[in-house]
Formats: sequence, C-alpha cells, structure tokens
Amino acid sequence: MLYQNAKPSLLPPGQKARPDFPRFGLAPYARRFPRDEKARSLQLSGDVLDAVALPSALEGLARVEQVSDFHCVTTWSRRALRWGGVRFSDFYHLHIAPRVDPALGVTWVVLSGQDGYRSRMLLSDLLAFDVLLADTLDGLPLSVDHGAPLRLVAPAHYGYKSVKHLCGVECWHGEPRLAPSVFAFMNHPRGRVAHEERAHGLPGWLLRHVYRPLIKPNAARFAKAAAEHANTGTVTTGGPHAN
Ligand SMILES: Nc1nc2c(c(=O)[nH]1)N[C@H]1C(S)=C(S)[C@@H](COP(=O)(O)O)O[C@H]1N2
Ligand SMILES: [Mo]
Repeated sequence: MLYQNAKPSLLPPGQKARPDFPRFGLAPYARRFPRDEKARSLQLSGDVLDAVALPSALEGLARVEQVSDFHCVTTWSRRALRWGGVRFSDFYHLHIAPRVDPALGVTWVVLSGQDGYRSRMLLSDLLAFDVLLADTLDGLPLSVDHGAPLRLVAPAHYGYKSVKHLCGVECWHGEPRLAPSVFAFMNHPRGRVAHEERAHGLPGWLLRHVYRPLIKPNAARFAKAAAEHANTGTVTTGGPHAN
C-alpha cells in the first residue's frame, strides 16, 4: 500500500522546493560516516525495564512505502521522496511499549546516529502515522549519503529530527538535556515545519534569512566530504552532539 501525503502545490512557510536531494547536515558531521552500512540494528536504552540490542530492528513489522516531502530547516525542501521501511509506531508497540515501566512512562525519545549525531523528539510526535524507520529510498537500499543503513523519517518536522545512520533509541521519562552540536538556539525541542519551529527562542521567519545563504556552501561541503569518503573509505564517528 502506497501512502501519498506529499502536497504538490503547497510548501510550509518559508520553504523553497529544490529538484535534487543533497547530502546535508550540520558542518561538524560532513566528514563523519557510519561504521556499519548494512546492519539494521538498534540499541534501546534509557528509562526502559531492559536495555536491549535489536539486531534486525525492522523484522516482524509490516513494511510500508510512503511518499512525503522533506524540509530542511535552512529552507530547502525536496518534494515527494518515496521511502520504504516500517512505521515507528509499529516498532514502538512491538519493542518499546512492553519495556516501559508503567509507573514512569516515556514522554521523550532521543535518536542517535552512528556518526554521533543525536536528536530528541516527543514520543507523541514520533507516534504520528507518517514517521518511519526507513531503509529504502525510491525502492533502493538507503545510500550512505541519505542515511544507510537505517534512518528516521519524520516529514512534519525539520530534517534535523530525521536522524541518519540510526543506531540508538533512548526512551526518557522526562525531557532530556542534550549538549548542542553548534549553537543552542538551533535546537528546537519539536521542530514542526507547519509552525515554523526552526529554532529555540528566535522567530522562524528571521532564521530563513540567516540560513538561506548557507545552503549552497554547506551542500558543497557535504558533497565534497562524500566524494573523499568514497575514495578513501575512512570513518570518523562523532562525540556527544545533539539537535
Ligand atoms: N546522523 C545524522 N543525521 C542527520 C544529520 C546528520 O548530520 N547526521 N543531519 C540532519 C539534517 S540537518 C538534515 S537536513 C538531514 C539531511 O538528510 P540528507 O543528507 O539525506 O539530505 O539529515 C538530518 N539527519
Ligand atoms: Mo537540515
């Protein structure tokens, strides 16, 4: 079943469509790549009754395909990407819900990537129908550029919530404090595109103008690093950073 939630003529406030889908992110991550490009394994941790490693996290879950738009906080959007994987909500009900201490509950989840990138989301936002654990894009296994082996896809949130090279899911009873990757303001707790929640403590429309000139040089930086990585195959995994 193909779910179609891309809106052909409307983009959220301040966004502009681009025809391609660049490898992108915060500058400190441009030269970091996953150690394991194949295994779809996830480590569950945090306020759960048992921290488990799930060697093939998508196994036993209904596969779905979804067409959705992708919105980077720097104002570029790529329309109608066809992702394949499983719904995060299905994953949650199979693997996390039985491990939640009913006396504590879980309200926040921190997702982490093999490159050291981390991002928090409200559990209630992650349970939305269009949030996926994706391992394919346009019918092919995810490329390293776009998050191999597994990534989150949360179309209603800015791209910085859609963690690539996903390897860890931490469940927390309360709001986690994360060390910021670059500037603390860049880190909005929810990051909903419809509300232009680009950043914390600054109006979204103001940041449109700050971010726009950075798109071109940053996309070039990420493309250059990917080309170098393809030649040398070196891997640098990261430290504790967050968005
Ligand atoms: N692990 C990891 N996930 C990440 C990032 C990153 O640097 N590392 N960058 C985020 C940002 S800011 C964006 S816009 C998207 C870009 O996804 P893409 O490279 O597939 O276009 O990935 C997000 N997820
Ligand atoms: Mo982004």
